[in-house]
Amino acid sequence: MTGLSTSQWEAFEARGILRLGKVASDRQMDALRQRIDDIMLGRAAVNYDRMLMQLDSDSGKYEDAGPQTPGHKGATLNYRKIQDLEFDPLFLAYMQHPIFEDTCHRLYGPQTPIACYRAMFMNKPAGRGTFLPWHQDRWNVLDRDPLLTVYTALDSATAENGCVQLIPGSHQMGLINPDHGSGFLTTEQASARCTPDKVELLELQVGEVALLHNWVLHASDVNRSQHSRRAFSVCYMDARTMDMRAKALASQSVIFGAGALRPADQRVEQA
Ligand SMILES: O=C(O)CCC(=O)C(=O)O
Repeated sequence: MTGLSTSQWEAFEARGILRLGKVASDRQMDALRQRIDDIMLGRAAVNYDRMLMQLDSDSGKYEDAGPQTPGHKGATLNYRKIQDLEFDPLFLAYMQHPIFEDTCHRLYGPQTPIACYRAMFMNKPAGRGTFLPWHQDRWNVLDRDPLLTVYTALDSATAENGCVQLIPGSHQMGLINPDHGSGFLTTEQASARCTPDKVELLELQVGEVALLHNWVLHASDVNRSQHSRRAFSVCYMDARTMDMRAKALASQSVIFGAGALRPADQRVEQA
């Protein structure tokens, strides 16, 4: 699979969500799963000081999740989020799959250099997890909005284990809170807009990929099963995007185009 068909593209534009099916081999998926567990357990040859790592909450409440700061926070599988995975050779190689390159160039323009705003592991550990409130993926410090997230199920995602829920087509409403720093909805906005009749469950099998428009309203619940629900979520953007607060490029992590990161350069010698 190297490019989307016209009908796939039209469906993505209309619904803001497209199920792509499996992109990587089962072997590659097994390696990514093993790798993320090794990272959590502190036994991977990666630069932990460069990775943002957040522990899961004990209460299931979003506001109780641990601080999102660089560095390892203990050998446990109870991490909620791990970011900066473009600096891991296995995750980077996956992110550079031709189908993702084709999709980025279709969305942002054929010559546009592409960076990742974030390459993150999102986890709902077995029997726990943290509720993620309804939101759009946006950050008002950026001078232009990233528009594409590629979401890959590392484990099968179901209603029981806290799969993503979304409102198809909701990206067409534009930004709901354009002046807010992030895209989270107020409780009132969520009750008015995210009614059960509009919600679609993004249930996925292991290895399945979904393309998500960043403005599609989405949320996810806690994990009520005895198995983890691991996922890999990459937000791709125009590499020229500026962080207006820092007055600097929003990301140095070019994925497609001149100066793109190379998996071989990300290898770290085991200590
Ligand atoms: O995996 C989840 O539960 C949420 C993921 C999400 O919000 C995202 O990828 O933007």
